[in-house]
Amino acid sequence: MVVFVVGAEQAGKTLLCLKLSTSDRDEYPSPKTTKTQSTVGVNHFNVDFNVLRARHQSRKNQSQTEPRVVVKELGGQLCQNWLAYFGPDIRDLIFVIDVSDLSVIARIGVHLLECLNHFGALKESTRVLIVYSKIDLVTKDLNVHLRRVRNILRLTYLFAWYQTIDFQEVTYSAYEDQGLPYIKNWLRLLD
Ligand SMILES: Nc1nc2c(ncn2[C@@H]2O[C@H](COP(=O)(O)OP(=O)(O)O)[C@@H](O)[C@H]2O)c(=O)[nH]1
Ligand SMILES: [Mg+2]
Repeated sequence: MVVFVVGAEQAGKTLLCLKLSTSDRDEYPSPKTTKTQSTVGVNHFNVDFNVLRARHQSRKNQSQTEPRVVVKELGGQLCQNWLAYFGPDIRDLIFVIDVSDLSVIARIGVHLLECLNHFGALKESTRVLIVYSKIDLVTKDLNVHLRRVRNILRLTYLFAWYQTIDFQEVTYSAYEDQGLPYIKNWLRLLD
């Protein structure tokens, strides 16, 4: 199974993907310890939920297999071309938005719309997870700030318009790994 991760440059995609593909919580990369390189082209990450499960469950239960997921990060520089990378079987998308930078949000909105048009036009139902990243950098009231972000992107309207898309939203910070369990769980539910 393949899921794409897109978003503007510097939104936090690579670090998130590194966390998703690391099975041991103690080894999760952090902005303090891991220096990411700007992604040129496409990055591939393997997420194997069996490894994690094997650590925590008895042998008896290990026969149950969990999905292996390939997460593909499309570099922000490719945003004009993201749609060309989504194959006909792609049904799931993670869209990462750095909510600490409102100037970028307005620009990335156009590309979000392109992605939603693509997924919304598919016959089967699709899933889009909006990740509001870098919430640790938001100094104002987070709820008020997120309302502003959602307004800029017209998300309430878009969620209602694209009825075949199952939208989920999560706030995330690479510090403290807030939101990470939710994102992992969302990935697990790929079919
Ligand atoms: N404060 C903060 N910085 C982050 C967070 N996630 C990533 N970063 C930093 O943002 C920069 C860009 O991250 P990266 O994952 O390479 O973004 P990408 O270009 O979208 O792949 C790096 O310096 C990261 O350490 C976060 O949640 N909070
Ligand atoms: Mg990157």
